[in-house]
Amino acid sequence: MEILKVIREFVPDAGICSFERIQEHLLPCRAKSRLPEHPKSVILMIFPYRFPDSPGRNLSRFACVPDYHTVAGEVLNAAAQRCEECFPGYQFIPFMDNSPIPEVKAAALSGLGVIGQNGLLIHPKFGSFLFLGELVTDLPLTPTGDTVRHCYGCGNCVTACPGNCLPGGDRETCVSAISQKKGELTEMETALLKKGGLIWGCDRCQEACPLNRDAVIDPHPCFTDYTPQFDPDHPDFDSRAYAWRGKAVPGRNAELLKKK
Ligand code: B12
Ligand code: SF4
Ligand code: SF4
Repeated sequence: MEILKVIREFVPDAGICSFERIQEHLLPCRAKSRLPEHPKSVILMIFPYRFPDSPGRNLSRFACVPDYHTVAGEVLNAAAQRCEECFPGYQFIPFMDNSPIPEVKAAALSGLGVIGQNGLLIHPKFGSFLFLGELVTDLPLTPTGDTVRHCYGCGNCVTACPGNCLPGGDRETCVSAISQKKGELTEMETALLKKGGLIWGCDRCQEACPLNRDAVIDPHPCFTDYTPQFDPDHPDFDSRAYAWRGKAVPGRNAELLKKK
């Protein structure tokens, strides 16, 4: 049975890279202990989340949709279970974001798209507004790509970046990182948050990208519901990607953005 056929029952596109290719680039995190004892392959899966824009949106797109760790996590678990049924005797361990796998690099290696100057994976059909998740398995599989390819480097994302941190520059000034920081922000951080203009996350380097202009709007079924504005009293508060920081951090950002 072709494994990608099984995987495509769960996501619109997927690719495979060998574990060996990313072994030296594993990210230090607690989830590393969940890796199979003899990992051989990584099956990368994409979860597009782009939706039609709405006026008054004050969150980056990824924060408008249900928390991907939860909803896409369930899809990954179901896919892992299905693979274990189809390929008995092998392990399929799901990971997403909080993962030892450098996901953008692995996805590019698997041929799923190019890496932009904004550091993100850009898929030829869905663009970059997608989440990445993966199954790490001890089943040896043929990789679907061989080298990392890059975007054509128009530089639009570099110019649009409010944190002046592209390409590959100072991540401390990335507005997405600043918006998620606990405690009191410095004067410079506050100025950058205001420049970004959003309560959570930042999408400027993606909105500016020509490769997103013609990308299709066809979100994965777990991302068809979205709430474009931050509301701490919303009944769905706990199901959003910004809830992990509690109400204080996005609440602080909302207050800072109100001030002149
Ligand atoms: C930590 C992290 C962040 C941190 C810091 C990023 C960093 N360390 O560089 C912060 C909070 C800033 C962040 C922001 C965002 N992230 Co993030 N992040 C991650 C995470 C968990 C690890 C990345 C990492 O540390 N790689 C290790 C380093 C050593 O790898 P690297 O090869 O040097 O470079 C990587 C990044 O650093 C990035 N990069 C390269 N140059 C620069 C420059 C700057 C300024 C930034 C911020 C990033 C960046 O490109 C590579 C991709 O991983 C990954 C999930 C994963 N497990 O891979 C998600 C991940 C890369 N993030 C994701 C997303 C969606 C975002 C945001 C778009 C969210 C938002 N709207 O605000 C922004 C985009 C910022 C950007 N331009 O990259 C997605 C990307 C999907 C895609 N299409 O590629 C991932 C894959 C999560 C997922 N499972 O879907 N992220
Ligand atoms: S805006 Fe241009 S340089 Fe930046 S990721 Fe897109 S194509 Fe690459
Ligand atoms: S998320 Fe915003 S601040 Fe961070 S690299 Fe992209 S445009 Fe720059």
